[in-house]
Amino acid sequence: MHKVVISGSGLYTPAHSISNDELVASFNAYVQRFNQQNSEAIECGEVQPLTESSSAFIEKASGIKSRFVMDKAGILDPERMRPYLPVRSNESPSILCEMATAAAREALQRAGRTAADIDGVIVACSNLQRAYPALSIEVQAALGVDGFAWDMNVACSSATFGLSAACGLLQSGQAKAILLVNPEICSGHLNFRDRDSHFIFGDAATALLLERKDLASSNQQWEVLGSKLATRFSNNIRNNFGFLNRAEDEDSAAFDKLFVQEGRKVFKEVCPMVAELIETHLAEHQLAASDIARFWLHQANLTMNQLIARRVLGREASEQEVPVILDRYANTSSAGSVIAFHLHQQDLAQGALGVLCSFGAGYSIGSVLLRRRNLDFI
Ligand code: CO8
Repeated sequence: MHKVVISGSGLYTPAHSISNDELVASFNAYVQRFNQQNSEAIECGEVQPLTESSSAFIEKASGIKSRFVMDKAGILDPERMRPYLPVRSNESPSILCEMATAAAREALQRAGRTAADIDGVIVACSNLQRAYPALSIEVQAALGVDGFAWDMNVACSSATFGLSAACGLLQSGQAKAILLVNPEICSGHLNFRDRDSHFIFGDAATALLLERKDLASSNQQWEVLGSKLATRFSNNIRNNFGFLNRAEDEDSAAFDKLFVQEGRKVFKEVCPMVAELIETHLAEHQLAASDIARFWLHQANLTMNQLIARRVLGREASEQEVPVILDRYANTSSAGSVIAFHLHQQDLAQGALGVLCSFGAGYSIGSVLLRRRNLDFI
C-alpha cells in the first residue's frame, strides 16, 4: 500500500467582508420595518413582533467578528437580504468553479505541480449549484486535468471525508496525485432574516493536493497517517432544498428551504462525539493528545472548539494549539478546518503531529492524523 502526503494547500478568500455591526444594522432595519408595517396586527396579537439582533451577542455566542462573502450589497440590503449572484451562461465558468480553481491553483503552485501531474479532482462541499454536469468535471476542464472527477457532499465534513477518499485512490495505486477542492458559498443558503442564524456563515474555497509519498517533491509536506470517519443521523441541522421541491404540493417558498438548526442541541450532542472520536483515533495510533502539536478543528463556534480541546487535552488549549480563523471567516462549512490548516502550519517542525478534524450536519465527523515532513531535512 502506498503512503500519502498533502504536498500543497490553497485558499480563495472573497473580496468582500461584512462586520457584525454591518450585518446587525441591516437585520435591525428589516426588523423595524417589519414591526412598523405590521403594527396593528402586532397590537392585537395576530402577529409576533420581531426582535433585533446584537453584535455583542454574536461575538459572545459564537466568536465570530466578521465573514467574507461573494456579494456584500445584496446581503446588506434590508429589502433583499440575500446575495446577488447573477445567472451566468452555460458557456461561462460557474462561480463555484472560479472559486475552486483559484484555491486549486495555489495548492498546485505550493506543491510545485501543474495540471498535467494530476489524475483526478474531487469537489467536496455542502452546496452544489446544480445537479450536473458535475462541478468537479467543470473544475477538471478549467484546470486542464486529464483523468476523472466527482462531486461529494458530507456537509461540513466534506473535506475530511474527501481527503479519506483521495487517500484510498492513492494508497491502492489508482492515482498518483488527487486534487481535493472545497468551494463554499454558505451565504446562498443562509436565511439573513433569521435572528438565530443570520450571523453564522461565510464564503471561501480551499484546496489540498494529495500525492503518493514516494513521488511528492514539494519541500513541505504532511504525511497522512490515517483517518477516522463517523456519521449519525440527526435532524438538528437541516436543509430541505432539493430537486423534488417543485413536485411538492405545499408552497415551496425559497425561504422555507434554507439552513435551519437547533444550535443548542448541536452544541451539546456534537462536542462529546467529536472529543471521543479524536481520542479513539489517537489511541488507535498509540498516541496521546499531548503528542499532538496542533488541532485544526472545524470552525463553527469558538466555545465549541475550546470545549472539545479541553476534553481531549484535559486542560485549556492555547490558540497556538487550536488556531482560530472563525473570528474573520465565520463558519465556512467544509473549508473551515482546511483554512485553519492552510494558515497555521508553516511554523511546525519536522515530525510534528497534527489533527485535522471536521464536524457538522449529518451528523458527520472526520479526523485526519498528519505528520510534518520537510524534504530538505531528510
Ligand atoms: N442577537 C441577540 N440575541 C440573540 C440572537 C441574536 N442574533 N440570537 C439569539 N439570541 C438570544 C436568544 O433569543 C436567547 O435569548 P433568551 O435566553 O432570552 O431566550 C439567547 O440569545 C440564547 O440563544 P441561543 O440558545 O440560540 O444561543 P446560543 O448560546 O446557543 O448560541 C449558536 C447560538 C451560536 C448558534 C450556538 O448554539 C452554536 O454555535 N451552536 C453550534 C452550531 C453548529 O456548530 N452548527 C453547525 C452547523 S453548520 C454545518 O454543519 C454545515 C451545514 C452546511 C452549510 C450550509 C450553508 C448555509
